Amino acid sequence: MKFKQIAGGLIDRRYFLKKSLIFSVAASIPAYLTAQTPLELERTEWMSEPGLGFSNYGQPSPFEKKTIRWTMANSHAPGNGVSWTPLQDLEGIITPSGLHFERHHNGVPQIDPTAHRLMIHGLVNNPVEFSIENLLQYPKTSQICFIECGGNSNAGWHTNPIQTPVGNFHGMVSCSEWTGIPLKLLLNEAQLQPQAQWLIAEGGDASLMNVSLPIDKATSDCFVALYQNGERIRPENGYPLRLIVPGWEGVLNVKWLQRIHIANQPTMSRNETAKYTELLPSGKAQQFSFIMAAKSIITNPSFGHQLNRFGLYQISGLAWSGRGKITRVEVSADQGQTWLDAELQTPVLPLCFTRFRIPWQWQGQAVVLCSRATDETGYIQPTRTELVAQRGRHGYFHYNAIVNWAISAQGKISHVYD
Ligand SMILES: Nc1nc2c(c(=O)[nH]1)N[C@H]1C(S)=C(S)[C@@H](COP(=O)(O)O)O[C@H]1N2
Ligand SMILES: [Mo]
Repeated sequence: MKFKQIAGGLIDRRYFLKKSLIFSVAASIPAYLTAQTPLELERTEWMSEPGLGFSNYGQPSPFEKKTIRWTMANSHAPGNGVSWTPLQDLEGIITPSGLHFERHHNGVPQIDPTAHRLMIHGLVNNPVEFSIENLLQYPKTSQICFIECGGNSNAGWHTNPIQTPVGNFHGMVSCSEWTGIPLKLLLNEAQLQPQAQWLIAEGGDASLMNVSLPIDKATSDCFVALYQNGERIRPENGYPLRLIVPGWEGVLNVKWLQRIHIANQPTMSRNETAKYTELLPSGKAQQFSFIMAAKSIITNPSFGHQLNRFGLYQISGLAWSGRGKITRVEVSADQGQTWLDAELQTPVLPLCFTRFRIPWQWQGQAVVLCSRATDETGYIQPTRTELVAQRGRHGYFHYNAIVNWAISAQGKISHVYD
């Protein structure tokens, strides 16, 4: 079988399945990297005495200390800021709970679940209040979905391309399995009145953050999550319960949820007026831009990695769309002149991270790697030039342009614009 290979060294995605890849990778490793490989196993320290005992809660290996969230908080209000998921160090589609990004407006409340209540009131016939114990009795559902802050990747609007690891640029997105109660079930308990159009959700943190959500979305696929990746939600991500609004802006996923007020109009809170609105070239601002459009990024190799050998590599990255499933991710090694389809890791789920991979042969050529996602609505991720033409330069949120990594002949990686 002859495998397609295109400009810049990209190879047909089936290559790894068919070729004796061990040989092809090993053969390309410079002698200085293989010379010390022991042919006979030595009895190391950890094989010479019994290992550690059991632990009540597992932790990552002490050798993986560099895989941490990168935090950035306001020095005058240390509870207001962000911590970013180190996407450049992760594989697969699930973000470990301890590495899920954080965005707090006033710190992480230490909520005693026995004292916490969820209230539903306003345009309802039967105002209700639930304790966590009540809620745990309701039927549950699970969904693996991403949460992305509307402000993620906003450095893409900068005049010059930011030179920072993927996680510090695009890491305000993470993907977990969330389990909880369909919001519709709880709204049914409260009996919505016919004028009910909007739902105003409020968190029980010290910012009492609130946002408005159209009732149609609230009663379709939203749910109140109590579990994250199988265990109760981490305090940083909303313990004891949060709203999950699949595919829509992060801000709608209200954490530490304590109140749902049913109304006939939005509340015009700070996070839907001063923030999370887009200033357009016309000078008008677009409001309620809820859906997170399709995006993809190559996470490996990416800024901060150093290519230290010639030969075969596997490019790996993430794609997602707030409109449904990812149907295609193409990769280019010549900054978008020619493209080849990447392999999509199955299952490909809607409103969820999709991992893509493609083989690539590097012989020291200077190239520009980039990826382009298409979702099931046919929407194709734009180039930066296209995005700027559409939206101007005064926006801050919803940056989803193609990201280019320039690889130098020395194997150094930098971020470049198209
Ligand atoms: N109560 C409350 N909910 C909140 C926030 C907050 O500060 N307080 N931040 C919002 C924003 S802007 C985002 S992007 C997401 C982030 O969720 P995470 O911290 O679990 O990643 O939570 C949203 N929900
Ligand atoms: Mo956000």
